[in-house]
Amino acid sequence: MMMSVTLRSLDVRSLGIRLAVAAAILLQLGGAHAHAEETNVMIDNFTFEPAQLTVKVGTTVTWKNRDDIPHIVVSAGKFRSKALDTDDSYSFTFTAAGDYKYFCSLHPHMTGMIKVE
Ligand SMILES: [Cu+2]
Repeated sequence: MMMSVTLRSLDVRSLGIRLAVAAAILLQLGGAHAHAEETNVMIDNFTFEPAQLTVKVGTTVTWKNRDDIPHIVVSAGKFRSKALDTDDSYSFTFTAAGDYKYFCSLHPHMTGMIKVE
């Protein structure tokens, strides 16, 4: 009697472990599938590099300021960084397709575009 109870509780525990392993594998697969892409735009010598970039929906773009003076990355109605000092960065995740033109609000001749498809 005691033996059969013990065996049954072992079975339950082993099933629980198997379910946990299966769930972990599913989570990993899901995570890999949904793995977000990331890419950088350098700000150097008053220029966005690359000035034009094509990314997939869901991509996070990070702007990094390599200049000795501040820049502010702005896409009207879409996103706006704080003033980026030297080596500061700003990230934005694009969740919808479209052409996102942007510029530096401190130096409006600095322009760029992220094409999201
Ligand atoms: Cu600027």
